[in-house]
Amino acid sequence: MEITNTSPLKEYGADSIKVLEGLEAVRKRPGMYIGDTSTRGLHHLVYEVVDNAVDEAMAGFCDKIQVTIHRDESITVQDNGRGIPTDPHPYNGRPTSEVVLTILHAGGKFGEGAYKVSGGLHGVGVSVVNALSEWLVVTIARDGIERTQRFERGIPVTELSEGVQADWQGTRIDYLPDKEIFEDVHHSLDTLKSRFKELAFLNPGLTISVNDERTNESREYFFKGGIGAFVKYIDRDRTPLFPEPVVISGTRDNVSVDVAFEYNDGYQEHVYSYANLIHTIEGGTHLVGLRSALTRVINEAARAGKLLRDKEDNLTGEDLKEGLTCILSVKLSEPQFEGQTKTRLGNSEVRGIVDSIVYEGLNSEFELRPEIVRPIAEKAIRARRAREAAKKARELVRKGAMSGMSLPGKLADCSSKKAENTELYIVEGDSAGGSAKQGRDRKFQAILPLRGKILNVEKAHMDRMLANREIQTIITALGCGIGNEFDASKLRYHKIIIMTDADVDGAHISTLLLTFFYRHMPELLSQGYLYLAQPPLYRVQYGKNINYCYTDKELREHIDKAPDPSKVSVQRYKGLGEMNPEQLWETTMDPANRILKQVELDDNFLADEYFDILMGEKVEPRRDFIIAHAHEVKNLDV
Ligand code: 28F
Repeated sequence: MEITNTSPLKEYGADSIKVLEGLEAVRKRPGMYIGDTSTRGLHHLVYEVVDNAVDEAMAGFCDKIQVTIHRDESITVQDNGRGIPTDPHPYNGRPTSEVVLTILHAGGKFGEGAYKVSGGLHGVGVSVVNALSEWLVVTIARDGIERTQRFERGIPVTELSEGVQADWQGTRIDYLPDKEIFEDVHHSLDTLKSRFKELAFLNPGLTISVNDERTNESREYFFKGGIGAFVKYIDRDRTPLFPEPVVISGTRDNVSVDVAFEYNDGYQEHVYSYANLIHTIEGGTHLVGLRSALTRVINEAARAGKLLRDKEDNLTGEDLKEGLTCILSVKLSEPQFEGQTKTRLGNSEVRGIVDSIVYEGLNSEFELRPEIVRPIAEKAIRARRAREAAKKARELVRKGAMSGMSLPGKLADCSSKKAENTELYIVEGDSAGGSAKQGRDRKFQAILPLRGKILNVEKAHMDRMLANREIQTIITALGCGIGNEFDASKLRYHKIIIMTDADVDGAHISTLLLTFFYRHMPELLSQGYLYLAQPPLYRVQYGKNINYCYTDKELREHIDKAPDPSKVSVQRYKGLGEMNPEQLWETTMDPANRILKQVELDDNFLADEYFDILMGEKVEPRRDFIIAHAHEVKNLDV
């Protein structure tokens, strides 16, 4: 078939004006389409392109996706699918591939019956990537013929080429993110790797490889075992209570449900839910359905097996959380995403569907493997006891907080009572605490010195944790309660600043504190109340000129700048205690000079990776990580 192309963007017909208007809208308000123009938005472009290839894989036509990061930060994504169709599109008679790449939301439906499943968080389509790229080249190999077209800032600058013979099949997209749009075009391999790994787990049989030409590092992700393997991976450093995860799959009313879970001997819950491959951090109806089925089946089985006596209450969803590692993935044609970050699934019909599929699937699993009922039930019964003990401990803490002598003696409080303006420095050790007390501005800065190490909350039951003195002190000083009783409006300070030595021990203490806040007061992180202080590493003096350096690089620059480098005297701070109160104020506490790192809560999955390595049961990977990343832990993007 011969395709006769007109050149719409030279002739400015009605359709092409629409195209230009669409592109203009995207470039004017990129945030509306990709969230923001920070690194997050930059990676969103990659996900958008990869998601289209994943859709092709889920439709059953592709099993390989290759991503390349080039030295100039341009990106190549290539799949071995059918190739985007190139025949004239009914919309305007232009090649379908051009329509997909220039019209907003054109990539939507994948034909009758099938549905576009992944589609990225905003489901915006690849035309948005095109609009936000300095250039983009699409190459399509279909039916043995390869054709290509180039775009600049979304506008076609060539026609779709005449075909040449192809020895491959699929779609390839090359693009360079536009520096006029993005603050920083540096791609993070780690961020991309973690998403690709996730996608590979969620799509068993699909290979996703990534090659970073900037460093020559490459990775390949392929998991035959799907989400069962995902669960094992998450628990790789923990001990499961039974050998193989429970895996349940089913489809009802065009909603497909896949669940894999196991229990381990730890105390934390690791549940990750997905809707159309999007991580639903805020949960939703699918998760509610899962928990309700899980609770019902386990109670029934526990009673049938006389593990739970008649007069005992049913186990609750809360009791069943301890040591649970679970992946839930649902796919449906019209997902509704709700919540603050649009990561909560809202479709009400999904609740009952997941409930019934899991109820039936788990019942038959328990028939096949009756031996796994006992460890699960016993674990939950123990969890219930610990929870009851924790409740008592919490009440004690709360009573303490309400009685006259409420604030801990070690706390040097500030005089202002306006939480919006006040800061709490949590300081490692009494001597640094002393300097901080003397150096601070007592109007708005409170100091809480901690002695020794706080308990590793990853390894302790809630009740033991609440019995820990240092933890009690922190809870009382903050005034906001903990867990279900957490109340941000009672928080006594809106900046909580962790200040530790810039060494491995300091990194460990700040990680323990971060873990505690992340697990038990996650709102502190999501609302941006938590910070890490950045004490300087060096004091550099040349004559009367004194400078503080926060990195080795800065130090070198300062020494090189001095007219006579041999006359520069350098003091290396080994700990906060070595600074006198004035120095501590000047370098680390004075809002005019200090550097604070805000701790962000980005993605639970990534965060868990950090915490698991740092806090998990196995010592070796943790030690290696802390030493290798000691300088980075301060900048930990949790
Ligand atoms: C490098 C990123 O984007 N791969 C894609 C396909 C395959 C089809 C398709 C894509 C048709 C009507 C839009 C092929 N044959 N990789 C990719 N592979 N898009 S994107 O169709 C697009 C839709 O409107 C495809 C038959 N049906 C679909």
